[in-house]
Amino acid sequence: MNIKGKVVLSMLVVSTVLVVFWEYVSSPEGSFLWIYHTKTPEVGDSSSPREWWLPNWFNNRTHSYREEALEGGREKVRNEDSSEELPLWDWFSPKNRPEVLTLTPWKAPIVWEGTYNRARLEKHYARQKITVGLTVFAVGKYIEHYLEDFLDSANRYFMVGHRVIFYVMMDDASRMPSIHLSPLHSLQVFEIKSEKRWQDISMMRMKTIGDHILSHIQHEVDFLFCMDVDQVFQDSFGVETLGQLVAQLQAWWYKADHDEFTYERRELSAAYIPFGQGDFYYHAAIFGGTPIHILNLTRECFKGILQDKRNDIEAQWHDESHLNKYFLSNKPTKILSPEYCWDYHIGLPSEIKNVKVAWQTKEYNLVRSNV
Ligand code: UD2
Repeated sequence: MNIKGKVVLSMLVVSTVLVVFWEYVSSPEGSFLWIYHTKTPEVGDSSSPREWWLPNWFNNRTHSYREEALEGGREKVRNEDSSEELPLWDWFSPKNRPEVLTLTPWKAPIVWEGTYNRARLEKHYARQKITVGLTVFAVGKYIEHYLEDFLDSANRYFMVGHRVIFYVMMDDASRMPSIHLSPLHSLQVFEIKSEKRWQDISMMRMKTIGDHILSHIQHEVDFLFCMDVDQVFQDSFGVETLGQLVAQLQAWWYKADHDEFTYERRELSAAYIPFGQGDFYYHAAIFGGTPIHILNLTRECFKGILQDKRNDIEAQWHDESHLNKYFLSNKPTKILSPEYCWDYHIGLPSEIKNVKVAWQTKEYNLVRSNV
């Protein structure tokens, strides 16, 4: 090799070393970029409930999206910081609703009609170009009875003006009603196994939601809501509802005394809450947050459900009892007033100014296979 060749070769070697070194120091964990291109982790076999939870994923509560990206090799990292919240007092005016409770003891907002400045929030979230997911389950007769109304109304009122992905979980995808979606909305349908008892259908949602967050939802959305199908949207369910961990006040219990709440009171159950404890009675028909928070929530609730199965006990209100237990030690960062999930059978008290979602009439004898 002549002198010129040697010079070119050594320049190549030096520049390669420099590039590799730069990649190493500039990646947050000091890892090489190629790790991002490894295979996406697979979700565990869902056939055995006990083996489902992947211990490596769940042992560490602070498992970050960056770590997942390193393990999973994604190109786009949906970091918690990517969905930064506007400071509370920039959008929240509790003074407008002095007759109701608008702040929790841990200073989380309770969102009532009139307390939020939606225009400001819209501006904030439009800049972030957020995508919001919504999971809904329709198994057995719930498909024909409720799904079309739910999706049609969600298409009209849920996060209008933002990208939305509806995740529809059903036991028979061929019975999916035809829904006309707005341009920013899309829909993904997944077939799931039915369970013999409606109680198990309801509880297994925790496992299925966790599975789907891990395998794809975490890459697709900034926020995720999970809702019952037997309800309809009646007015805007907008960006004022977004937060890291969002809980819904149950319409029948928001004025009740703590000790009246229908928490699980048997010590043997993982959902047990003793008298004298608890903040609010939360409704399992609507909960939401960032994917990482919902992943943790579903994981913990399903762990409790499995523990109860092993101990041959079933919590009084099934997944809802476990959800209430979860929120006792993991305080919601935002709470939605009962206006966001109202039952007209209660009537319409003066503090319910604007119903966003209304319960459908419960027709258990028509829709449930076991009662
Ligand atoms: C309450 C809670 C619900 C859950 C349940 C557990 C309300 C409005 N909701 O609901 O969140 O905690 O209690 O006891 O109070 N599903 C099917 N097919 C079935 C059964 C259930 O698709 O055969 C799905 C469907 O999305 C339904 C959800 O599971 O909306 C909850 O079941 P439910 O609405 O029958 O239970 P419900 O009304 O007692």
